[in-house]
Amino acid sequence: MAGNRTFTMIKPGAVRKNYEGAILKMINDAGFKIRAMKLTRMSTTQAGAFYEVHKGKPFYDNLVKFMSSGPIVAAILEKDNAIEDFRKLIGATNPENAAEGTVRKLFACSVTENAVHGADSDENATREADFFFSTFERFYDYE
Ligand code: YYY
Ligand code: MG
Repeated sequence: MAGNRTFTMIKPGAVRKNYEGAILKMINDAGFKIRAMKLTRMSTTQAGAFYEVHKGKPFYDNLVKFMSSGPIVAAILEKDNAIEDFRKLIGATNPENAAEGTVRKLFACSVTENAVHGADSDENATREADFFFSTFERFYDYE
């Protein structure tokens, strides 16, 4: 994603609780531009493929079940240093370890139901964005 874009999902638990507006506000307020966005739902097969790197780990089955349990908001975000800055904004994977004021501290209920996903590398951001968005659904060249 050329270093200045990342991929995110607002997870089913957070959408179920109507937190997506508050989370998107935090994302905008932190200086990210939304370059693609949709409300969609993954099948268990799709969620399994999305989280393929975690296959075999003890939390994998639960994670796949949770991530396919309802609609998510998927988005491509743009900002300088997007991947690192977004990981900072969302906080640690386990909300118990997440810093005050982070998205996960504010909106997560457990390590699995942790409100948001953020890509962890350029390569993964590209893979994850390609998983959800065609080129026609991306708006990269607007002010
Ligand atoms: O990148 P991040 O989402 O912060 O954590 P990962 O280590 O990539 O794990 C992906 C996803 O798996 C995490 O957001 C919740 C879930 N998970 C879990 O349910 N239990 C764990 N012990 C670790 C991760
Ligand atoms: Mg990860």
